[in-house]
Amino acid sequence: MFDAFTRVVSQADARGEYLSSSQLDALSAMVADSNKRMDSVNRITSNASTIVANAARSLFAEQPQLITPGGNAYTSRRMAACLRDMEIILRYVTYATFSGDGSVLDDRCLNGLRETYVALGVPGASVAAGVSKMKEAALSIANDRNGVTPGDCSALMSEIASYFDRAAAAVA
Ligand code: PEB
Repeated sequence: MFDAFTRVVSQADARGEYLSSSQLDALSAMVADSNKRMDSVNRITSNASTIVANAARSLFAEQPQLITPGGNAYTSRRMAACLRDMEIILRYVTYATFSGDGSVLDDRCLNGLRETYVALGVPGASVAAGVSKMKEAALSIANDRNGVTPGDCSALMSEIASYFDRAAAAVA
């Protein structure tokens, strides 16, 4: 599990080299923008249950077969497991955003998840659709211009989007 700093150190060490000026510049830019990163993590974290609940509601409205008899989210036990899975994925996306690196998401959440879903009969494409709904909700909350000093958050927003995309691609 890396963060943006340890990843660069590990790459430099693998080559037996000092940190390059472009690596230092990139990390320095990341530090300069760290308030945006922390604000985004904070906003997504404090709205996590809304993000999950709305994404799930919208997923089940679009794919009602999931919650009818025979559907994978049918019965409250499976519905609870489904909401929990979405919450877990969102939580790891917030960790990756905080770290500036996707490896915590890969190593601790996505690794083997597709195989788990295949074994359980959980439809991966539906999970991916739910993740993409969480992405839209999380980005609109993180990118809300109200209540923060306005600035350019485009790079950070595409980074956060990439973590959701990575999760969706891992199970689709
Ligand atoms: C992954 N999900 C489920 C299980 C596991 C995970 C290991 C089996 C054990 C259990 O039921 O608790 N656990 C989860 C995860 C991590 C982890 C991400 C990462 C660290 O440890 N069903 C649907 C929807 C979708 C869904 C499309 C979006 O129809 C999910 C939600 N996951 C779902 C369901 C089950 C499940 C289990 C319904 C229960 C399946 C079953 O028991 O038949």
